[in-house]
Amino acid sequence: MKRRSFIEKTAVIGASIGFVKSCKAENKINKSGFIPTVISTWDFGERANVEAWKVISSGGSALNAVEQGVRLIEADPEEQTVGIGGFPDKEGHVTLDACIMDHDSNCGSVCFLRGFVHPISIARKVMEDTPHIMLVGEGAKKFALEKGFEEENLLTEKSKKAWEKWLSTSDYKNPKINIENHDTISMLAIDQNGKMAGVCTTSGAAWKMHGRVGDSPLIGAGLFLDGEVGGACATGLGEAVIRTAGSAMVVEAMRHGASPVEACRQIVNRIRTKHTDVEDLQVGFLAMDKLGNYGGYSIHKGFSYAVHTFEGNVLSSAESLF
Ligand code: SD4
Repeated sequence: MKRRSFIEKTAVIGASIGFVKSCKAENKINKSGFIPTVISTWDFGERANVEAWKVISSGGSALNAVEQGVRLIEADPEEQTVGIGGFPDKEGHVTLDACIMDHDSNCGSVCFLRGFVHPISIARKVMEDTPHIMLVGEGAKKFALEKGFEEENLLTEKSKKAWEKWLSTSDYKNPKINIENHDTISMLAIDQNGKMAGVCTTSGAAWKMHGRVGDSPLIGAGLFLDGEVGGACATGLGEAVIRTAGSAMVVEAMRHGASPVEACRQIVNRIRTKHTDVEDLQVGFLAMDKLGNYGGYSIHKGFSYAVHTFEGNVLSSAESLF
């Protein structure tokens, strides 16, 4: 893409989501036309982006950046939807899902993992140190221990109390997902060499059935990335994302010429048509192409995301169907 049309396109996308991403820092745009960028889901993405940007701005890889970025949220016991302190399943167990994907579509994933604060780093080890992509439950735990990760109790008093309160009715409904109870952290990045990477990490739906795995660790559902095109990631009700192979479809839409925001909109629309009642259904996608054009789209309003470039770190609201 020519630089001028890139700037125009970025400005249009920026304006449509509530701000205009300035492109004044000409020297920061690589000769090849891409803009180093980190983008991540929800308000906590802003904090995660700062960590990731430390890596990108010092010349580090997108892969290291996304891992470091989301580790901050995984380690925060106050965040009750990711890592330590995550809401448990209906039996009181915190079980975590995460995956990671690099520029060349190498990937690693852990599902239904108990007792480790940083599933994202274990997923990376699966990618780098095994011939496999996905490890689950006890097998994932055994692998993590072999790799030197330490077991910890992830159920904090705060989340235990919330679970005990829920137990008094044990009424399971799909969670209403919004800024107040923001969810999975998914992150995409382009480094200064134009290489991309993505991650997704979550404790999944609160009070889920024991053994339930959502979209977040599933390559193609919660995350997909092909450095030839770009990446996409999801948040929201995992079952709805899995049914449409959501993130893979967003990337394919970009491959066929859709802008990132248009690609997200297409798949959100597809999800809508598969459900008779979307009043309480929230799904949001973020997408970024290999140049650093980005966008987000959700079913309901309230899906926030954060974008970090050399210009700064900006929190924004995604467009939505409703
Ligand atoms: C999941 N997408 O497990 C993840 C997290 C989430 O409501 O958004 N839960 O479905």
